[in-house]
Amino acid sequence: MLQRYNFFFDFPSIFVHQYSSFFRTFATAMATQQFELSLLPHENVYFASDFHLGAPSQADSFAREQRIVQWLDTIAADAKYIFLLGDVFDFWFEYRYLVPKGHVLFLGKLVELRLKGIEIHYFTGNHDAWTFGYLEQVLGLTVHRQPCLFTIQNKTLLIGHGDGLGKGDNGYKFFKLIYTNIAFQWLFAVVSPRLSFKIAHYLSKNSRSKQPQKEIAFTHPENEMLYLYCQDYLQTHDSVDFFVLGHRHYPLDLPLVGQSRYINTGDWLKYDSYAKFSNGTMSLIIGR
Ligand SMILES: [Mn+2]
Repeated sequence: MLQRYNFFFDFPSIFVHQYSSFFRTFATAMATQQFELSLLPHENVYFASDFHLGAPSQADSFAREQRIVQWLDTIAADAKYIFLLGDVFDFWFEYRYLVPKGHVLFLGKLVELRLKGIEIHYFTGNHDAWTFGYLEQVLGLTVHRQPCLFTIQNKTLLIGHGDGLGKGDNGYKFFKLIYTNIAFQWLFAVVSPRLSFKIAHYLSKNSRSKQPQKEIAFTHPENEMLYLYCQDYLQTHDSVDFFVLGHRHYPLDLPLVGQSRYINTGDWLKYDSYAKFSNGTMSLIIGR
């Protein structure tokens, strides 16, 4: 779905979008979007998240960007689909005629992969939800704003970033209501980037240092919010073979009931981790 937002003259359509995304988030009774992807035996699917490009410094980010691009080069040989599961950018905001500076090595590589015929699915995270058409129209990505169900080689995968899923974390859920709100986005768009980007970078830095959940090492599955979410989901929905989520910044591959598994793709700040789906099986690879 291609949709281009004009903050000044297209208010009703962005409102409709926001209105529906509000209900997609909070009306759990509404059906999750479903997709069926064809995959030949020699082709693979790759998943990664939480690159946080742009943070914490230009130099750090550029070194990470180079590692990511190298990784994309290696998987390009046998990848049919690449899933980027959110927080790819530490902060992203599109204007009608402008996008944030930088990340050109990475953005160029995505275009190159698209030209090779690799399909790229981009899930927005809590740091990069403010994209309004550039990723689809210029880079050719498929953008998802909510977790979606995919069927690949007879396996069911529930894929998403993972923010705001499960019980609790009400402070964050309230914050998400605000930053996904049209009025707030419009306000942000009309403020000079000199100010708004300064505020955003400050908030982003703050959220990283203030979310101890992301710093806490894994202790037990029952302490993992997203693991509990997967468990709850399986009690009330049809079975899912693989839950593939990001957001946790810690690579995980945990068994659930039956054959189901919860895979967390970790991050590229510390782990350079990713998941690979090949011939119906899922593996988690930790790069360092
Ligand atoms: Mn993140």
